[in-house]
Amino acid sequence: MIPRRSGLPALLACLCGFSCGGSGTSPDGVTARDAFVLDPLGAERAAFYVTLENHGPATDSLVAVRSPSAEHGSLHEMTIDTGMMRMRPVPGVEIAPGAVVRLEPGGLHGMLEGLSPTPGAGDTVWVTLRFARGDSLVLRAPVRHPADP
Ligand SMILES: [Cu+2]
Repeated sequence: MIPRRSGLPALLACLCGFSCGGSGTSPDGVTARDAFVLDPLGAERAAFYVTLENHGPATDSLVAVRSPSAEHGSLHEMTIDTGMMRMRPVPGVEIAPGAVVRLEPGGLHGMLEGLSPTPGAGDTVWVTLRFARGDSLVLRAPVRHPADP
């Protein structure tokens, strides 16, 4: 059963067609799969991960991550700076034709901030990916506990 946060998921379900679920393909040929949100464990921000593959003929870039559950979304990269793990914003994630780019723990990720209500493991978060070539992809990302990735 899919937990309902509001009327919005039902509305989006009518609009997103084939891109429902944790996967989908943009009109320009970028496939997104294995989308998930890491359980924020009560915090108001959570990381979002997805695997992107470009089946189209042109390079595209993921330039924004948004969610109706979050006030703000951005793209981040984990870096190690003098032994400390840090996150820094990145303007976009380029996906060359034929390339597979993974947003995964310890690397690139989407950052959802201002989550309300805070989702927990077993919930579903709607996430919209925006691409430089103009496409958007709506995904239904399951929330996973960090110990159960
Ligand atoms: Cu981050």
